[in-house]
Amino acid sequence: LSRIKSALDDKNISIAYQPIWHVAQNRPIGLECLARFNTEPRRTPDLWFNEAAEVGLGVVLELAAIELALCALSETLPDDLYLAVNASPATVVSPGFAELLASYPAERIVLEITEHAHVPDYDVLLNALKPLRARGVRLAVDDAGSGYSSLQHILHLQPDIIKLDMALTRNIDLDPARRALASALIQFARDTGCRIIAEGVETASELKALKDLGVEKAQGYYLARPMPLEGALQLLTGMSAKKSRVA
Ligand code: G
Ligand code: MN
Repeated sequence: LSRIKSALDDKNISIAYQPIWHVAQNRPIGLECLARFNTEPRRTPDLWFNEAAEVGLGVVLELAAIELALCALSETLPDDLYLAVNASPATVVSPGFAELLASYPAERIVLEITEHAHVPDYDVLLNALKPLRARGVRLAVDDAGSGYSSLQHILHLQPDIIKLDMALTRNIDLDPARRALASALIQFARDTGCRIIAEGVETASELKALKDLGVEKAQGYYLARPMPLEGALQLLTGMSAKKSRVA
């Protein structure tokens, strides 16, 4: 409890922004917001969020991270760029969540529902999502292909976007079984009218294998690492300068 409280109180949270790339157009279309904890013990963010949930502060910590992330919308980000924030089902159904999102442009927010949590009652989650989606917030199911609940999420929530887990991306160029599974999810997305984003792309040949399967959007170290907001802004202004020189 004291560790989580001090992370919250001492403003030890920062946000890294990782570009989500349109592969054919070779440009970022959005940024995924990833929380980073700049304090002891040094560990990955999932461990911080798990521990916060254990002491009853999971929702509070997630809301704090989302609020910090969305500040970027008031920076000079291009208007057509969206921000993707991660939220657990418990956070989505909390009263503070809709309140927090209310002050931001809905069409620039993608909500990534994480895979890990079991959802006891999808109706409660659907009810919380309905007004947000009606305003234009898009919904993504994160980590698809990594576990049981992502498939349940996809069936119940009918997301706008399915994010292929990096466990599927890793070595997809070398593994026919991974290609077959990704291909099934890509076909599912076509049949149900949603979009695919491949996560965790680390090599050119992984990207090529995904492109050959029909994936148009991707994210990963090969394309761009998570970076501070200033870095993302520089990348974006650099790209638009290049584009206007070509034009
Ligand atoms: O569960 P979710 O997909 O939101 O988690 C994304 C995590 O994966 C972040 O912590 C991010 O830093 C990390 N990440 C992003 N791109 C890559 C990648 O290409 N390879 C690996 N190993 N990790 C990545
Ligand atoms: Mn995510």
